[in-house]
Amino acid sequence: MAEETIFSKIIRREIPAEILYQDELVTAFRDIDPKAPTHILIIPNHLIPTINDVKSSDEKALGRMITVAAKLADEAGIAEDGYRLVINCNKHGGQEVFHIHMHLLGGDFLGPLVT
Ligand code: DGP
Repeated sequence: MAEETIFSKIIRREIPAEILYQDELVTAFRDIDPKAPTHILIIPNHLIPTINDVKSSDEKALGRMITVAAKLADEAGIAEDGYRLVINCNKHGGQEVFHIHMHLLGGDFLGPLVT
């Protein structure tokens, strides 16, 4: 059984976060340490530690994460200029919180690589 992270507390609203969207499958909130003018995290409500742990039963939530990313990008006014969606996995990917999260980054030219 995987250990909960701080993101489970955000989903349950036990600790503060600027939640922009929540439904029965996913939650989206602003990153505490933004790396771009718009930096939002979109996560499944159930705990999946890394992309390596994804099962076919997770596909609905993972698909919803992309749908919500597009909606939030549109609402943020960054859809036309463009943005980047990133999911880091484990040490070499730079993952720090072991509850899958999709970074939505935009609002400026991001360059060829994400750090
Ligand atoms: P990653 O390196 O892909 O695991 O990204 C983790 C992101 O999570 C990082 O950009 C900072 C963000 N983060 C960590 N703790 C919190 C928190 O308590 N609240 C919010 N809003 N974001 C957090």
